[in-house]
Amino acid sequence: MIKKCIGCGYYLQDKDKNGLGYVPDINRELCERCFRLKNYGNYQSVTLNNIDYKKIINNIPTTSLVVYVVSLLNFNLDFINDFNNYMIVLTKKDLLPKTVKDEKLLKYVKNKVNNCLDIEIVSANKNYSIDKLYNKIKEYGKNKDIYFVGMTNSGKSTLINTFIKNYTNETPKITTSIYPSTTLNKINLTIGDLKIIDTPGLLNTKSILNYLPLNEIKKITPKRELKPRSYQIKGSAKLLIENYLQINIQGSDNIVFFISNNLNIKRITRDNEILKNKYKHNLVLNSNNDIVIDDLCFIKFQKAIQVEVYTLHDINVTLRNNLI
Ligand SMILES: Nc1nc2c(ncn2[C@@H]2O[C@H](COP(=O)(O)OP(=O)(O)O)[C@@H](O)[C@H]2O)c(=O)[nH]1
Ligand SMILES: [Mg+2]
Repeated sequence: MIKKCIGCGYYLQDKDKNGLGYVPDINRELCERCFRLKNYGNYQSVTLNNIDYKKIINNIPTTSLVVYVVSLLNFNLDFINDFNNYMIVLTKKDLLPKTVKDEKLLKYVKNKVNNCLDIEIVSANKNYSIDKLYNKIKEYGKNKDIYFVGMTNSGKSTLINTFIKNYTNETPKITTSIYPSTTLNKINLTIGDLKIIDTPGLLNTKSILNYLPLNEIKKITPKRELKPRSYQIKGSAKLLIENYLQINIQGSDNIVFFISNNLNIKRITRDNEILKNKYKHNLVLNSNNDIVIDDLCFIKFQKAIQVEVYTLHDINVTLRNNLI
């Protein structure tokens, strides 16, 4: 039988040192890439394509339960309508400010989806509502295959590891990391009576994560609760966020950034020379809109206002109703 790596799900092989799934000794259960990532934090990047992931998704038997995992930092529900028998898990709750009420998050999601069995808000890191989630999955997933799907990095593997830690005597073994494409193939596990299948996740090709070196990915990824950062705008303003982003605002408003505390935001008077010639996004906001920049930040506005956003890379800059 061909063995799979217990960390990423890729087929193990001892022939090609530079290939995925390589192990020096075929009797090992963890590939070199996972071994290095787990023990030394070294990440060997992989470009998975969404065609392969879509194949995995399309082959999920309709009799299965789908657990659709969404990071509360991203709120990406883009391909939720591909599923029938699914529940939604909003995770990484520990990163949102404590003032954010669950009811508001639930209302937001309920307006976006239909036919969803249930929605649960959790934090794997803080073990928040994990028992409740586990019981619901037991209820909806009885005698079914239970597939964890969602965007890459949304927190699927971490959740499953938390289940293993909480409800079995085994040590959690799935590799998790802040980088996209850590899980490379389906991973089948049994937890109690449950048959759980972890999957790699859909890659967001318009995410800033695809463009940044590893040390910058670390910098933009928040590790603890986001502290809202407010800026009073009177008439007009230009704000520069590191060297990734410039925001030009015409009008007056009190705007609030939800962004990693490690990133620098400063007021500038002249356009940044480099950003000015890169990607420009013209946005016309209604009152109470957020500007969302996938995997980087969201910015809460309150007034109907015009905003120009300049980005260094070809990334998504979108609007949604205020989340908070
Ligand atoms: N703060 C916080 N981080 C989380 C949580 N769950 C996952 N993460 C982090 O999110 C990143 C991606 O997690 P992972 O499980 O590998 O995502 P996957 O690609 O969906 O399997 C890792 O750095 C995790 O530590 C959570 O509940 N809170
Ligand atoms: Mg994973």
